Amino acid sequence: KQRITKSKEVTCSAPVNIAVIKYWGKRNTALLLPTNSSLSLTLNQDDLRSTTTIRASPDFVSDRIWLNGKEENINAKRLSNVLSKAKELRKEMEEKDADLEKLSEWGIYIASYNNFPTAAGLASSASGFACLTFALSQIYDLSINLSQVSMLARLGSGSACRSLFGGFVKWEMGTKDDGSDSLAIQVASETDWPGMEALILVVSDARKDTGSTEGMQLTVETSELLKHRIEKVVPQRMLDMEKAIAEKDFDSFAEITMADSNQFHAVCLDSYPPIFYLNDISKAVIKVITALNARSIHTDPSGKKKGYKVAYTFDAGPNAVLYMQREHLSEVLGVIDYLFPRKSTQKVGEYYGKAKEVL
Ligand code: 2P0
Repeated sequence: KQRITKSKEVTCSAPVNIAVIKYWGKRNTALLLPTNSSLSLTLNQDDLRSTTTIRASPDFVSDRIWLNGKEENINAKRLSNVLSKAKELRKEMEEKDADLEKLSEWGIYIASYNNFPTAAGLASSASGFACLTFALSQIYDLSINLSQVSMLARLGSGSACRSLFGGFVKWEMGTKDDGSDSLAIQVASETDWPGMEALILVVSDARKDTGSTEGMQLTVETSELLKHRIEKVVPQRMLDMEKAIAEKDFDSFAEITMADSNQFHAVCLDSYPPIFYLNDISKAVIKVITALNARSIHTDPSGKKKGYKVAYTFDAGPNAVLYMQREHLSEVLGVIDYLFPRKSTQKVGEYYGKAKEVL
């Protein structure tokens, strides 16, 4: 028998996104439909990213996947949902066009790498599923737009839908039960607000105790505060944040970002059993940033606070992400480097003592 040797291969990469209005809670756990809309900034491709290669070949008798070099279960539920949906879309195309190669019947091998610690609260599932889904859309030549690809990515991990776009991206929660309007949209590109920088402070690269998926459902089931957040807080915050981005108003951007990070961690604490993601170093970072901003904040005649230099936000882990405009990067970096030396043996309490001394 003649051996068939044809194959097709694509390699894609996708960056991490870090939310400034947090997604925390699902109204539908099968379709990953959220209880509130969210908004994030996608980092640069050069920074934290996933890179995924997919090869399809009629020689592959089954699908397989390797993450960071280790083979994982291809039948894991969310992964197989994304794969089967992508294959289904390809199959529909093949049924309409007999000239198309029957790629939907070929096996695929997937190899994906993160250039940063996986599952340490650094949005590895976001870049991973965004990358995988985009690579699938490329290998199958799917004729769908990026927002439609984002819906596919959402089936893998909610926050992944936001990593399909660069710049400032919102995930519209949608209202439909089938999830057909729960997708990502770019609010502004990275060039619309140039000079926005993200500084990631890796406080710990250990795997987190409570995964996001189980953590957020615990919050949905037990937190009264979450109901208030969903109904009364996030809808207005989304509007205010979009306005702040459109006007390049860093003061409002910083206030909303820090308030939303604080409220996300408050609903975690309001869950039962309570969930703690911030550790003492995270809290020291919050105090330092608050003190640093306090030196330059003033209230203008209309009562608005102006002069913020930097905003912190924390995801489901102790690591801090600081957003600032480029003109303040060296000052912030200097303060952080001085107060949180990388190989320090200092205890956390000493950090804040030192912070008070210098600020
Ligand atoms: C976010 N996080 O908006 C929020 C803030 C963590 C804190 O999205 O169950 O990994 O896969 O949809 O997307 C983390 O949640 O959870 C997350 P699943 P995901 O970025």
